[in-house]
Amino acid sequence: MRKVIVEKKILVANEEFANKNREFLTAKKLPCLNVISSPGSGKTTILAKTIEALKGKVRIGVIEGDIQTDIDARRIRKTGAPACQINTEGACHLSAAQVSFALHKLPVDTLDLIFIENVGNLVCPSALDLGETAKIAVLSTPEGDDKPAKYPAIFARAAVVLINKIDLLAAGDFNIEKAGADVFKINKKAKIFPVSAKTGQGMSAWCDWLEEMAAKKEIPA
Ligand SMILES: Nc1nc2c(ncn2[C@@H]2O[C@H](COP(=O)(O)OP(=O)(O)OP(=O)(O)O)[C@@H](O)[C@H]2O)c(=O)[nH]1
Ligand SMILES: [Mg+2]
Repeated sequence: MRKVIVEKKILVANEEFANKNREFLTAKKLPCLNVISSPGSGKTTILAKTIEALKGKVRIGVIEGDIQTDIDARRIRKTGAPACQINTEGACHLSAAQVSFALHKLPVDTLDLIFIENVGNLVCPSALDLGETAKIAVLSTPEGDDKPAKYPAIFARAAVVLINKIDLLAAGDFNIEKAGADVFKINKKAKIFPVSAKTGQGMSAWCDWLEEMAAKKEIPA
């Protein structure tokens, strides 16, 4: 019983920060995309390649969430984009309060779009509102095409599903049609982009979608 009350208080406090983040982002007209996946699916690689591809068109800043280290923030800064690293020190997801802190560290007035790279985990980050504009799910082909069926929460909430590492399709048994059909069963509006951050295959369609969103400041239908 006590545990339930404490969890409720934590969620209420998170919601307050999430609402403040939403108000802040709306006032600044800044879209903010919360990227969620298993560890190692390719989130940081996708973000670094996306920043490079959109240079001169969309100014991107990144909030990097990890349990420990600033490895990912350093990878992002190498592209020239600003990045704020948040270490959750063991927690399996970012909180809205941590995102609020990072939003005030980033040079938001010089940006068109913010990415949040959440802690690698398909489950916990999907439940928490950070005040983001939309959630982006990344599923990499070595993880298996059954993940949308087995971990539906994030795929149900994502505006976009990136199926990454399609350069490895021939080495495994991942079926893109099956994974896509399972996503559509729980989320008819999801946009699915099969990509390889490594080879660049499929990345232009994803980047075009982002450019359109950053220009209109809303999620394209
Ligand atoms: N073959 C292949 N490898 C990739 C691709 N994208 C990323 N990788 C590799 O996958 C590994 C993990 O990539 P990251 O970008 O660090 O993944 P991440 O999701 O940010 O990892 P965490 O932040 O630790 O959860 C690295 O060795 C990347 O080089 C891809 O499209 N194809
Ligand atoms: Mg990463």
